[in-house]
Parts: sequence; structure tokens; C-alpha cells
Amino acid sequence: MDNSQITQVKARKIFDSRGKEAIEIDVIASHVLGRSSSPSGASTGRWEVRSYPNGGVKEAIRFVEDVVSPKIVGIELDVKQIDLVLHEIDKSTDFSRLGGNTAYAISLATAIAGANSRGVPLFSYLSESNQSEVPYPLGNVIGGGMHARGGKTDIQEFLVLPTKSETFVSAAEANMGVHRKVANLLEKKGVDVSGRGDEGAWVVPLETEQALEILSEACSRVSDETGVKLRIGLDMAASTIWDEQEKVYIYQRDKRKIHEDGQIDFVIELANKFHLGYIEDPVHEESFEAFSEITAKTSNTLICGDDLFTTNVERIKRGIAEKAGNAVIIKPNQIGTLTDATQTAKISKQANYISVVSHRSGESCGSEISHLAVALTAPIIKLGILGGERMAKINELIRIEEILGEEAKMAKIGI
Ligand code: 2PG
Ligand code: MG
Repeated sequence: MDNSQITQVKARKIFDSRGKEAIEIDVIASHVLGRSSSPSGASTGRWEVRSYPNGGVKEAIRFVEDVVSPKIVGIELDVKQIDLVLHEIDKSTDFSRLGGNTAYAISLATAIAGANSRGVPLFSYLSESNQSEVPYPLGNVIGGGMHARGGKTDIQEFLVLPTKSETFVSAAEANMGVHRKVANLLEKKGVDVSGRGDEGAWVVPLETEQALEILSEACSRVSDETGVKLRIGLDMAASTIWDEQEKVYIYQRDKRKIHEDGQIDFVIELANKFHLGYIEDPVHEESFEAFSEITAKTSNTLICGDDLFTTNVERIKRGIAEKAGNAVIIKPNQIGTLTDATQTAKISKQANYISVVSHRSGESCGSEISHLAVALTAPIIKLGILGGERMAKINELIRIEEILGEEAKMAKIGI
């Protein structure tokens, strides 16, 4: 694939956007450097690979230096080959020795070094087609759940999704307009804004329907002003409010406890009432059946699996077989390597699932997922809304759109 051989691998501890420790990897191939880190989740899925080994980042660094480095120095800059070696070295099915975050950082750093050695942008290095589709940005406007503290909503993310715009830059601008408009509306209504959560979304002590009403109003106003078509969505991260003992979803602020059947009805009711374009993890991560039922009973809405699928090929195959959802979150560190994440995206695409390449709540300042989304021709990219680490990815897509020039066309979401 490439003539450059890896000459050195370095690992160090850095910090992510939450101030938590993270690993950074340098892959050096004689004259080029590929440097990358990995994000971390707060509302992680049960079926994700382990993010770090026992002993955390310190142990991961030791493992890279003592075990990984001697095995990959001398190998060509070939991501697939390196990913294979990482699996061979780790031997576990959940990357428990190396950590999925470490594996992803090595995989990505190899790809960056490969792109640098050829002097091409990362998206074109990773791309297996010559399509020039730019994804729509899914933005987080009001946030609660595990990404916020203080007076907050029960649901983790109230989202805005542009579904028709001429360019990426105008779609991103509309999202930021909605974020600002929501703050203005909240101020007018005298609602206290507690601050911003991990992804820049407003943290507010609102009940679910109150938050959706404000978001709907903001979206229709910004849509009228900009001409960008906007839908609203939710990441319910339902596993985080599911009580396994009691078998209920607990909505503290809404003061409700809802059983599985009731949750299905509630989700469908919200989808109809607020014309939701996107619902992520509406039920907990083991309920393929409830996912299928919601998918069958809604139309013109993307029903997306994050904790349900965890970017895992076997789980997305099961989802496809059971018609659970019609969209899938692609978070490479959930599965550990670029090769595995790419395979999940490919299988999903063949089954007409919409791929949503996604950031994590704890992020690096890197912008590689913007390239990955374009390379995988994912119609949507989930990026939060504000903060340097979120902006890095949004701004990179503006640059990619510029590089693609006249060839650039916005992806089709199908809703
Ligand atoms: C999610 C993500 C990102 P986390 O649930 O989709 O918004 O959160 O990274 O905490 O899993
Ligand atoms: Mg999610």
C-alpha cells in the first residue's frame, strides 16, 4: 500500500476536553509523522470494547512501548495491516490488554502518517470511492443526562439536524443560529440557563416537552431566516435512565417512571407531536425488539442505534436482520480500529442504514472524524455545538468542502 516503513512509535499522556487523561500516539515513518489521540465517552455502551486496560493510560503507554512498538516498527504504513497486528497482539475480543482508545489512536496515527507520506488529505487517503459527499452536521442544542450537572433535562441531547442546505457551511451556521436562538427564547421566558454541558449544549432545568417546544420554535424561526430545512432530534441515551431492577425508565425531572411498553408509546408520541427527524437510543441497549417496534411505527424519522450497536459488526448485523433502527452511530473507539469501524459502516450502508459518524462527549482537538465521515460517505456527522474541540471538526469540514470545490455535494439523508 505504501513504501514508508514505521520507524518509531511514541505514546504519551495528554488530556481530553473534560480534563481527563487520554493517550496520544505518534507514528513516525522515516520522514513523516502521524499524531493522534482518542476521545472518551461518558454514557458508554455495555458492548463497547474497553477504553483502556486495567491501570488506565499509564498501563496503555507501557504496553505500547514494551509490546506494540517492537511489533509494528518495520511494518509498512498500511492501516489494515497495522489493525490486524493490533488484534493479534491484544488477543482479547474487547481490547482489554491494549484498550480500544489506544488501538484507535494507533490506527488513526498510522492513517495520518500514510496520508502525510503521500501528501494527500486524510479523507482521500481513507476513501475507497471517488464520491465527494459532505455530511450534514447533527448539533446538540440542549443537553442533560450524563453530560451535565445541576438543573438539567432528563434526556441527554436535544438535537438539530439540517436536512436540506446548499452547503455544509450554511448548515453549520444554521445549527449555531438555533443554539443562539434557544438561549434568547429561554431568557425571554425567564428560564435559568445553568451553563453549557460537555458538548456545548445549554443546560436547563426543563421538562422533556418544554425543551422540545423551545427547540421547535427556535428551529422554525432559523429555518425561515436562513432557508435551511431543519428537523429536531433526540439522543435519549435510554440505557442511562433504565433501571434494570425495577424494569422502568426513570425521568426525574418529568417525575415519571415508564415501563418498556410505555416508553415505546412515549417515543412515538414525541415523534409525532414534534415531527422528530432523528431519535437515538430511544430504548435501552439490549432491547432490539423495542427498537424494531419503534422503527416500524414511525416514518420519516431516523431511528439510530448507538449503545445498541456500539459500532460492532455482529450487533449491526443482528439489527439489520431484526429491522431494528434505520441509522447507526459510527464511533471508531467503540470498536477499536479504523478497519473495524469501516466494516460496520459498509455493512450498514449496504442495508440502507444511514451512518452517523460521531464524536464523543470527551474529545480531543483533532478533526479526523470529519475526514472519516467524508471517506465513508456518511450522510450525517454528530459534532456537538460549541467549544474548541467541537469547532475544530466543524471548521475542518468547511475546509474539506473548499478542497472538494465544485465536486462537493451535500449528502442525502432520506427524510
Ligand atoms: C452519545 C455520545 C456523544 P458519549 O451518547 O452519543 O454525544 O456521548 O460520548 O458520552 O457516549
Ligand atoms: Mg448516543
